[in-house]
Amino acid sequence: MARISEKTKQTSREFSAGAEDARAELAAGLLAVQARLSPKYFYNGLGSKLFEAICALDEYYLTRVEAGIFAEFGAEMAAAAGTGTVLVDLGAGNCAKAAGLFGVLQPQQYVPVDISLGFLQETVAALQTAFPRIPMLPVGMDFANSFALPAGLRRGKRLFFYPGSSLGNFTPLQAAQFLGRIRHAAGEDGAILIGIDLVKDAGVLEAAYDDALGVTAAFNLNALRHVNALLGSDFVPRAWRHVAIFNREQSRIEMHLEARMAATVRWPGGERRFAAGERIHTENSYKYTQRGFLELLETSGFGEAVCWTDSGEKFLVCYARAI
Ligand code: AVJ
Repeated sequence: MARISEKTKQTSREFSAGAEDARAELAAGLLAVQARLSPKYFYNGLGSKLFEAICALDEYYLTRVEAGIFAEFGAEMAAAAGTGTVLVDLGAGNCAKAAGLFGVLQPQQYVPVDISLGFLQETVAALQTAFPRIPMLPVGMDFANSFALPAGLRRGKRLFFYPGSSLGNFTPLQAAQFLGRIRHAAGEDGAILIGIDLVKDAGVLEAAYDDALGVTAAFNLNALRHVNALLGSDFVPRAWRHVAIFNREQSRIEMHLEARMAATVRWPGGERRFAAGERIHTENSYKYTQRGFLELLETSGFGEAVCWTDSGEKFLVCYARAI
């Protein structure tokens, strides 16, 4: 009993310290001249479900096209990467993308990494039954901030798997730094298998981030509900409008929330007045050319890249090794 209550106390202390950091970060973003909100606040319970729904939308081609590339070229990817690697899956979520490649990659160990360890452990329990011969080591880690792989990783070539164009949430400079950290963790014989969305027609991009059913709008607006819960603010989602625009100069989709009318948002210890039409910047999703992406990989210490794309050249998957 004593042990349990002490552990509970410790957990809640950690939780409240983390919550205090989150509140400070949220308030700073809301008070900035150009108000902003980190895209990580999209992913509460409902937000994660809305993201899954986005992946099933006609307009959101990324998930579907990437899956097609894995299905078509998985064997070539395995030929490039080799079998028997230690497969480190960054942002594994439900582990479905990596699991689809187990047959060709035949990893000697599977190491899924995600912020939410609880969810990951449940997924891995089910996955372990389907693949009893692959040892699995789930890791709960916010790898965007810190990158410490656990002891228990097997020796052997490390293959870092980072699909879904998740890298696109970083600025190109942050992306290079992040890839550099992966390169460091990969070691001399390590490699990366990474998926990234390609630059294309603005209409196609904007439709992918502003779908007809309004799912992406709900996903964006839901961040306000999440912020209300974390910060104690009084955002009224109905008073805001979803905006998605392709900024070609910066080569990124920007998502914003735009105030439909003048509004004052209050929270314990602060408030912000928004004029009608004023925006909160909620996400950047950078798009690359194949050339630009290869340069980024090289800058970060990955070379001899082999890349695969779909017939419409919408999406790119690259394998590159540490150099
Ligand atoms: C999860 C960051 C890859 O940028 O396409 C989807 C998130 N935002 N629709 C993306 C997202 C709006 C997604 N990533």
